[in-house]
Amino acid sequence: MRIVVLTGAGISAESGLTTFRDSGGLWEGHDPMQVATPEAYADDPGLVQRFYDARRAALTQVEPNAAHHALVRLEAALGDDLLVVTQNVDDLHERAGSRRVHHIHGRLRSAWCTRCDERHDWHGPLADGPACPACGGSELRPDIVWFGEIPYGMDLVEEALEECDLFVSIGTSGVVYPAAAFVHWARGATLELNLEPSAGAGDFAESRRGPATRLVPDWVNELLA
Ligand code: BV8
Repeated sequence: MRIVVLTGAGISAESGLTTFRDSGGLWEGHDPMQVATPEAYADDPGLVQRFYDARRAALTQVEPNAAHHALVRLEAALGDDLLVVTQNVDDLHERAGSRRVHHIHGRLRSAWCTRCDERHDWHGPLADGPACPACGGSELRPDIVWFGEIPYGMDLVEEALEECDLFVSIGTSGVVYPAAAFVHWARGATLELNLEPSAGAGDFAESRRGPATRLVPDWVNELLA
């Protein structure tokens, strides 16, 4: 069975990473148009860099949870028949052991040089304008897909959705496109695992409610039983 799993901030919530839209979420403290658009970066790069430096630093305080680990068990059973497509910019899937993970909105622990177009694994801050290890320039920006920018690897995702037997959406509110449209691109069966109904809950054949650390291991156990 070929499965595509889409994950959002909800899968990392129980690891201690703030989601975007839930109460006390990231977008309560920050206007996304002020910190997550290319225009915002042009207007005030310091503000944007500090926003992402803080989130990058926060990664050292969190660990993958039972939901991330359950997907690693599923990958061990399915191999290349499982693809995890994540909207998350954290690295908790990889730290849990997932290999087949595609970040459509980029990664916090990556810096992109807009002078030489190289990308570099990056764990430290960017606000102090460090030099690009490749060209020496000081034009490193967060390797993040902001609003108005094209998500990464849409061809790969579209192909996987057209060929999948099952599409499962975990911990996402379903309000940001194109990710919110994937349920319509999926050829196979569809299942949502979420704490609350997402904006697209009605578009899924089945929708289960609850915390990811319970729903995802239960679903994987069921599948592998
Ligand atoms: C694009 C990186 C063209 C940054 C992000 C009008 C209509 C339709 C679309 C648009 C429109 N106007 C503009 C657009 C396009 C825009 C968009 O969709 N805007 C929205 C706001 C209307 N989209 C874009 O600009 C995209 N680019 O369209 O380019 C194109 C299109 C197609 C093909 C080619 C080109 C780029 C969007 C990417 C922006 N960057 N992130 C950063 O991280 O700082 S988006 C960001 O928000 C996330 O990555 C994610 O994608 C999105 C939503 O966040 P979620 O992950 O869902 O988190 P949220 O907090 O919202 O929800 C959490 C959920 O988890 C909740 O449902 C909750 O119940 C649940 N939950 C909580 N705890 C738990 C849990 N579930 C289980 N267990 C728990 N414990």
